[in-house]
Amino acid sequence: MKFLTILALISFSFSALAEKRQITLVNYETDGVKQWLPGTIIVKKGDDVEITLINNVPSGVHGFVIPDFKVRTDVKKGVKEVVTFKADRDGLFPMKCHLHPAHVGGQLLVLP
Ligand SMILES: [Cu+2]
Repeated sequence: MKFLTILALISFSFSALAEKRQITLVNYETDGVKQWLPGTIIVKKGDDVEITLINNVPSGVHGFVIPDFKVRTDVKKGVKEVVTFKADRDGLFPMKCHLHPAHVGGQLLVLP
């Protein structure tokens, strides 16, 4: 019985550590340079991450990928897109637009 109680407390502790992180990124363009902003986002390992992407730049469709978490979507001008993933490992991971190599990349920092 004592063992089960300890096990339940441990399970509760772990689930209490993971949080849902809701983040909004906006595609920004100046002098022909595009970038998703904020360019760096920070979450904790175990978090359920939801990113809303807003693209209002005149040049049309832009992509958003975080290859290490298999996140990939195209974002049309004026149409919000939402991606979700579990940050199941810590580290620094690139975020970029897969449609335009010149689109300035960002980074995802997952804290341990
Ligand atoms: Cu782009």
